[in-house]
Amino acid sequence: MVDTKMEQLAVGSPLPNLPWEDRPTGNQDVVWRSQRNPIIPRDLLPISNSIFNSAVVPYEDGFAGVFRVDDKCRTMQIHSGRSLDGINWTLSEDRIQFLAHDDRTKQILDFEHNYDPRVLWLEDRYYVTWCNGYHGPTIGVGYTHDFETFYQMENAFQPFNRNGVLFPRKIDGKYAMLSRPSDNGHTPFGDIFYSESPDMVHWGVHRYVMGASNGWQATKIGAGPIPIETSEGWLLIYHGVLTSCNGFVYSFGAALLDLDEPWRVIARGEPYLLAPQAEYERTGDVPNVAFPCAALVDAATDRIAIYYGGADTVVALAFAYVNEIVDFVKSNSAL
Ligand code: BMA
Repeated sequence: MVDTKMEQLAVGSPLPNLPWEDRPTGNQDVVWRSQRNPIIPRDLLPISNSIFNSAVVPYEDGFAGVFRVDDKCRTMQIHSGRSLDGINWTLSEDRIQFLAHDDRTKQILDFEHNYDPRVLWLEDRYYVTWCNGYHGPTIGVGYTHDFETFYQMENAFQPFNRNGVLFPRKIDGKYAMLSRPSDNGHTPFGDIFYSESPDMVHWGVHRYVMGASNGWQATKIGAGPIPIETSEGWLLIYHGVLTSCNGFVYSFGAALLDLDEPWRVIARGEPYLLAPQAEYERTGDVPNVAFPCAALVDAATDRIAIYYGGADTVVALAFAYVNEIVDFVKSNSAL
């Protein structure tokens, strides 16, 4: 996999300053790890036990993001952060304290826990979705204009649900979201569904997208970064879980979804793209976890930088070309 001269497929804006490292000589992988991993250590903040499954976007002359920080009471919370280069991050010492988007939303603002955020620019603001504790985990929805003041809207669904991931534009005139209905614990099942909304508050028209299958994704799956628009379909990078005799193993792979009807799967890669094999993915608070929550895309060159959590402890970075992942998914699809 060294042919980077393939047709460029990503649709979107150039991002020449995304963090990047060329594929190391001799490396044959579609996705390769940063030599600087882990880019965010567990103790970046005095209060942090661990900083992992986190999301970033281009912002002003650099980058901004929302980070999962489990503190030393082991409370799961999300913090905002800023960076000039996407590698060296400054995180707020305080968790995000959402303001109510409107009067009714005040009724649901009590903090239980927040984790596994996703972030995207959509129309006129940066939307954030996260796993929000509201009598059980569900999908929180909020937004910010400046990564300082954040507003919370209604939860997208009732409990139990996780891995709520918005599409970066409306589809057929509606906001669109992937999610993964689940249960209250360490869910032993899980398939990806599609839902739409006219207003980002009321969600319905639910459609099954795809489910757990076998091997690295035999137990459950969940959407990862915001889907990447390509001329061949939505490129969805997602995590999959295998149940080993030593517990869950979280890897990630990819699928291509139809642009107009994203619940239709065009192709789905059978092998994983990245499995927990590096030290910082194998060893930590939860061993054997590679959990992607964001990807920066330079549509001018098809380069992407994938941010993922390592072993529920640190943030790591990996690189790839969109066209190479699409090619990999199509040529390794069982569909
Ligand atoms: C999932 C989520 C993730 C976590 C993973 C592995 O259920 O809680 O935040 O990375 O388990 O512990």
